[in-house]
Amino acid sequence: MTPGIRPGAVDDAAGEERFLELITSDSRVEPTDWMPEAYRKTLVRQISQHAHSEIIGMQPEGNWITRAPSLKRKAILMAKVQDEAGHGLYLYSAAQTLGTDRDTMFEQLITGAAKYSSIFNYLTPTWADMGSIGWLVDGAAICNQVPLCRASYGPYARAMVRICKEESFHQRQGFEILLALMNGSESQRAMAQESVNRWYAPALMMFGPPDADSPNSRQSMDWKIKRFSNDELRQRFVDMLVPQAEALGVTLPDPDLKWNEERGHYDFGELDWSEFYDVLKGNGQANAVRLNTRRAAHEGGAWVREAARAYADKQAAAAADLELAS
Ligand code: FAQ
Repeated sequence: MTPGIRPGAVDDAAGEERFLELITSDSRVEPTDWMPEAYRKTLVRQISQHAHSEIIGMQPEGNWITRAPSLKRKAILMAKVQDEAGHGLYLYSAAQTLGTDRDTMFEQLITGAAKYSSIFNYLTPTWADMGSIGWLVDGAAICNQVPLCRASYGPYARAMVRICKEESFHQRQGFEILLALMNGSESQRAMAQESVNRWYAPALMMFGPPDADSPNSRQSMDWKIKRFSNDELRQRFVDMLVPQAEALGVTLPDPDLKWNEERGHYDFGELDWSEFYDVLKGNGQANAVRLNTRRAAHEGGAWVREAARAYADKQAAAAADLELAS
């Protein structure tokens, strides 16, 4: 249990009434408020998966830091990857307020017990992939995460505000990488298009399975954790992408993509959900490499954690001595 956090009594009728009132009135639930165990559990699940995604999500781009085409691109990419680490830390902190400690969450990640976003199990063989990740992956992340700034759980919603500001910068830098390539040589344009071809469908799958196959959506929407369903957000994302693709001059790889006057939205083709579930089962291009890299980083960092603990113990002992002496 995280020190300082008091989870309300399990069968607290007054607490339950207050919880329902907070949800109904669109107010925020805070760590010390009573909350149903299922609400706590679903929040820990979603927030920790989100944190793991940010941490694992550093790898596909980290792969390009040493090979970025200029000093400027290298500096931007390093800053972006560092931002993702920060997002992971805010989110782990938000999850800790629900009573699950960080070591437990790390353990779940490195043993493969926890999920993280499917998208980070795809490889990044070309520089254009840095553009596609920014434009499509961060773009999908923003669409999904802006409504989370209004999630009913206070610490999660507040963490999301800063994350979304940074994600929107990330999305623009990805767009700009692709724009530079599209204004470049024939082979640079081909590289950008080829990359968009690979990332488009996996980015659409980031929103999760279709509503009919999403076991958690209904309850999470009733609790105002999620504000929109997976399909609603996916549609919003496609509608946002089409004019941006036109501005870039890239073609979105979907022959069924067309404006539907009646619906006031773009229609788009069926996604290959068997690929999504296969990636979730661990059979994506990079599942093994992502987990092995994370595990090695965790083990390699053991001495830093030990040193930090020893330093904290020393500081605490010194403070206690000072108190005794005074
Ligand atoms: N990948 O019932 P639902 C980023 C799982 S951060 C893997 O619909 P829910 C920033 C789901 O967990 C990207 N698993 O679930 C960045 C559930 O399994 P469970 C991460 C997925 O929770 C950019 C099962 O399928 N963003 O990109 C995925 O209501 C660039 C059934 O699904 C977030 O985590 C998936 N794509 O809705 C970083 C946002 N989709 O847990 C670096 C917060 C679904 O029952 C570089 N999360 N599953 O075993 C959410 O909004 C929600 O959790 C959803 C899923 C929408 C992801």
